[in-house]
Amino acid sequence: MFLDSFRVESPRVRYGASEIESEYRYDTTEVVPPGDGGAGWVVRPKSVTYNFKTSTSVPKLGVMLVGWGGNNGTTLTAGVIANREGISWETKEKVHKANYFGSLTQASTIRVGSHNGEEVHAPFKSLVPMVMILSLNFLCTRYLTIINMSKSMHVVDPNAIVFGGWDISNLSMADAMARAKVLDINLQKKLRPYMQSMMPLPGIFNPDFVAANQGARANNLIQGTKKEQVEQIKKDIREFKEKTKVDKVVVLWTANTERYSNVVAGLNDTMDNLMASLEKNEAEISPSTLYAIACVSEGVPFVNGSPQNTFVTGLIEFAINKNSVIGGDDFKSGQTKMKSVLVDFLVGAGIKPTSIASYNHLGNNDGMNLSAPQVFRSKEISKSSVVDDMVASNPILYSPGEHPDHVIVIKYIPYVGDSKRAMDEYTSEIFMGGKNTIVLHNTCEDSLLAAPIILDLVLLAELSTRIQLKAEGQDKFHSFHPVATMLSYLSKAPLVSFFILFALVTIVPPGTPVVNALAKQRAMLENILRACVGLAPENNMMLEHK
Ligand code: NAI
Ligand code: DG6
Repeated sequence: MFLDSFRVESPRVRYGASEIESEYRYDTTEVVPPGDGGAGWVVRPKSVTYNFKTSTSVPKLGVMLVGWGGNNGTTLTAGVIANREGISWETKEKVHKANYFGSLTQASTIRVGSHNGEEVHAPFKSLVPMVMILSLNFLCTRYLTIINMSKSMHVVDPNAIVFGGWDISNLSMADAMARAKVLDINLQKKLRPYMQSMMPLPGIFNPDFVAANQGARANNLIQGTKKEQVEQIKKDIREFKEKTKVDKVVVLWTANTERYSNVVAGLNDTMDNLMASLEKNEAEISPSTLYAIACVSEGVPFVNGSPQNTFVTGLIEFAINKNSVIGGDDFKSGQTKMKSVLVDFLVGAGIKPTSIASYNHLGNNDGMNLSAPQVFRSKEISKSSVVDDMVASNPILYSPGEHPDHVIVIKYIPYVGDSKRAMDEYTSEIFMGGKNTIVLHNTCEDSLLAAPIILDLVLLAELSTRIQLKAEGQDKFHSFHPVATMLSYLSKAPLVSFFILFALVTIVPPGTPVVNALAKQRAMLENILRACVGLAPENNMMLEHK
């Protein structure tokens, strides 16, 4: 059974004119070490009542992509236009219709309960309103803009997003879509009229942070000192907001993977040092960190879809200080997503993965950029860290410090373009000295996996800014911690906050654990949204049938 939408009826939930309020009992377990109240370890069930307030005043959302003219940026923009315009196109197989497959918020469902012994599901997005429906038209050169509102304020639809952004290459979105060679040619022909007038703003470029082979496309650049470049990005965001009349903007980095910046005491380790370094035009501040500084200064959420350490400690401190949302890192799209399912399953089943060899080759510009060793290293780090929490969860299998051998290889093979080929071999120790080897082969356009993830990231980043909570004993509501762990399902290396922070110290415990296991990440996200409308977390116990 399937419901399009639903409304929760409960004394603990109130649907107001502009917000949903809920009261929620959060049941956890407190772990008390020996000597702290007893001789051995003690675990105590603990309940805390939380109040949530979610604003239902859904904004007109503007999304500015850094790297708008890349494979992901053009594929997402094209996909949203195709959905909005109801475009269909013919291939040798059939007539295809635009869809949002691959998007958690748009194409997945949640279980609401059961009725007459039948499971009842509803769209994931029916939990809380996300973005309003609008119909789109064009405004001159740079942006898609909004002409008519076609439905009421509380209806959810990503088709309303107004896209803009920056690229160091000056091609129009139509030409950049053709360069990407991701979408079918008949679809491209239908989309070209919508995209040919969409031009990216000049971007901040620093060849020291990317592969030398990227220099050839860098013809659309912001000049000046780093401070002037940040000021230009701030101005771009303000102008975009003004021209498109959006209420809110989210910025997302889908530009080239950069090499790691060196985090150096006195340079970028604290907010003050980072700001002083900006004044001094220090070479080691990466372009992605400059965009992030601009966004945090403007109070605009910034999501990093690539693996580099854009969020140096000084930047994280800045974001927390400004209470401005940051999230990332690196879209979790294919090979790593499988890994965060498979290793979770193996370790959870008491099977011991001992070697993981992950190889892939691809032929798009991302692959070309990753062929530079210092850039590849950023990707290697984010792809490698993904099994750490699962391994650490099971000392029956792994002794202290023990870890599976884990190797990541990426090769650039131009001919295959965006169609990435990924091969993985997982060897595990099983019962009584046996070995089990699982081999996976995956072929898929990388950008078709990434684009819906970008959509989810921006929708959820925006939504997170509309949720407020308070635990019992706290007198004021507060927003979520600015480091948006809610986005971890979509990120290879979820950013968490390691800080005990100043004004926020009373509301945010330090040292948030990193969770990579996909099922846990999804449950976290779904259960938080359920809490916002006063629904219990999905516990799968089905006691009523036992
Ligand atoms: P791409 O190379 O096609 O696109 C990147 C775009 O960014 C290019 O158009 C380039 O001109 C532009 N650019 C580079 N530096 C810039 C700067 N400083 N400012 C503004 N624009 C800049 O790459 P693609 O395939 O779109 O991927 C984008 C990023 O997403 C890469 O870092 C990639 O590693 C990451 N990623 C991609 C995934 C996928 O499945 N496609 C998954 C996970 C991460
Ligand atoms: C080659 O690995 C290129 C990368 O940008 C990846 O395609 C991207 O990070 C997606 O990785 P994964 O492991 O989630 O498929």
